[in-house]
Amino acid sequence: MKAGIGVCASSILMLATAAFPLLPAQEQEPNYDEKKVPDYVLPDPLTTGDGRRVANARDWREVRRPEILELFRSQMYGRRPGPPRELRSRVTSMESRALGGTAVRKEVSLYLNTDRELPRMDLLIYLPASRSGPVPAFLGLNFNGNHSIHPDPGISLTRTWMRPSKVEGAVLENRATEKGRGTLSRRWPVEKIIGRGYALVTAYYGDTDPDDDDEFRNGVHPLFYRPGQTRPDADEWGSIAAWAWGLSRALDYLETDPGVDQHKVALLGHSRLGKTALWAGAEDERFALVISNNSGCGGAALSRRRFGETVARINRVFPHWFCGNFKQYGGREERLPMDQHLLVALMAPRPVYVASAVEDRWADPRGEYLSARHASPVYALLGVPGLPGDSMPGVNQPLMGTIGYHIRSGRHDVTDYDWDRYLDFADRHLRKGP
Ligand code: GTR
Repeated sequence: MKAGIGVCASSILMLATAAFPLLPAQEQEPNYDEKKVPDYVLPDPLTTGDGRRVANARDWREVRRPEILELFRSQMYGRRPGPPRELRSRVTSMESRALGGTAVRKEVSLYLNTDRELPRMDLLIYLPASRSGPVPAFLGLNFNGNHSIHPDPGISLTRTWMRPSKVEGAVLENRATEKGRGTLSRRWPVEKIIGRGYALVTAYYGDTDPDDDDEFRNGVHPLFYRPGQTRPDADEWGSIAAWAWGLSRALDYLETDPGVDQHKVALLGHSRLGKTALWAGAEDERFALVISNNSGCGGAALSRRRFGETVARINRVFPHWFCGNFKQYGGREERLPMDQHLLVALMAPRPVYVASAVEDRWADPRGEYLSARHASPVYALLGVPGLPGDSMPGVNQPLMGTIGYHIRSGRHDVTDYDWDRYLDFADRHLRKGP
């Protein structure tokens, strides 16, 4: 396998495919063999679509960044609408002596449809009880409802429709029940987070759009249809973009919450929600720091490597995640006018952390690392160090510049090891003063 960065030879490819049409997009057996990764050329972050050199921070900000953002919007995640006309919020519960007196627990409903009850995003917020002013926060969507992130009996059961799922042997129904309480708490070390002086803010991802292919009838999409429109256009938002939009609405609310420092909100997401965190951070530069945990295909992993999960497979199994235009790239990754290193680069100069796990080959750890590395030239152009070093680090040997990366031992998950790194990374970047 040979890889390179260069001006994407899309015009040459177009000529070649006109003469020899490509086979229809096919899904092949997943490849886990590094030797079978095809040769590829990545689009250069610092060359514009029409071949001009991006020479300084101004070129990046005014020309190249908007151009890349537009490619991801129109070709992959889809365009999203602005905020609702008015975002109503209501504090639904407050406990100032939660978790044995160490935390304040607060629940806040955000009404996404101006004058209706639903759809609604229910935020769960823990603040350190010992704080003396607004604190930095981690904000992340959860997979199984707010009540799944901690056994705390004071957390309201999630009221929206739930994805039927099996968590650690317990089958959860479409409605949240007591059985689900605390079932994913190992991914959310609340005591550790507040012990380090951070707030934790989370919401169930299905609040904004239930994760099934229902042709965008439920969730937030229909709120924004034009008269007569019944599904998003080919360049309009899929579910990942809807979840990311929800994160921006959570931040709209946090800007009004005196407990949280709105300028120090770190986004964190795992797996499909890691893809979501990256896209949310790209779309909304108010987020101060972004963490993508095991995000894989459609997240941090380079699509052109076709290692593990591929564009064809993800579009078939999750047709609602991306916009309609993304379907054309299944089996034709070399035609993508961007790749995922450019998504990481859209965070610049803000800190971003990409994390992999050794056994999570489906997510292509090396492809995740390479995205972080190939985003680095943009950070250098903007005058901050990107990812240190020029080779993939060993297992459990984190790299931390303004871009962070680690590959830890173990499987696809969020572990204490991951959180310890994220807290160190956040300390380094969010605690260094004004
Ligand atoms: C897998 C999917 C991945 C990843 C994961 C998850 O089935 O293929 O892209 O997102 O789900 O979100 O748990």
